[in-house]
Amino acid sequence: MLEHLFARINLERGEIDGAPQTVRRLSDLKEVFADQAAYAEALAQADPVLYTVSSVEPANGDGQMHYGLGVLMPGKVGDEYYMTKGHLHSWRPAAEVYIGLEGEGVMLLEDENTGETRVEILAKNTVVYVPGHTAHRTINTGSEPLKYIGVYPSAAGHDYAPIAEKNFKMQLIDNDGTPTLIERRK
Ligand code: S6P
Ligand code: ZN
Repeated sequence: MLEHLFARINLERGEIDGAPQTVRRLSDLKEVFADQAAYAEALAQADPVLYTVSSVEPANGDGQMHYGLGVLMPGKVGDEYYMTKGHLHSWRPAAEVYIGLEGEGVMLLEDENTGETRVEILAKNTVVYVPGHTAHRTINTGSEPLKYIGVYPSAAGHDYAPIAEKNFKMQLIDNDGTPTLIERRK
């Protein structure tokens, strides 16, 4: 059955009217940040919301699509920018299209077969295509919330296990104000 053929984005609030929202706090991102001492220290101070995702699932089945509005806050743990957990799609061939709406950031992409890493700009008026079989993570390198839409096959699903197990090979750090890609320190 088809529902929600139309949706209204409230960009300022970072919500899609009527859509359920997933909220991820700092405490939900255990093992995500390389600097575990900085992570523990930050968590001892506060447990802020790092990002929200408002999801719309109009239909399921062959050929159908889902989409979500993500809002990722600016900030850092140590010198590493705030980022999403990152995942592969459970249905590995499923690709995804990200559309930047506001803010400044990048997507970290890692091909699960070749291990190749790519970093693509995600900001207002940019589109990033995430191929299948590619782990993807959103990173806010700016000083404002990063807002984007991700559109994906309804059957994609989220597989967080490979990232929870070995994380991404590379990480993006603030090197005196310049976002810099380095090999993960651990
Ligand atoms: C879903 C899509 C996004 C992410 C969102 C949060 O396929 O890629 O909506 O769910 O960016 O990231 P994560 O890794 O916590 O699901
Ligand atoms: Zn995805």
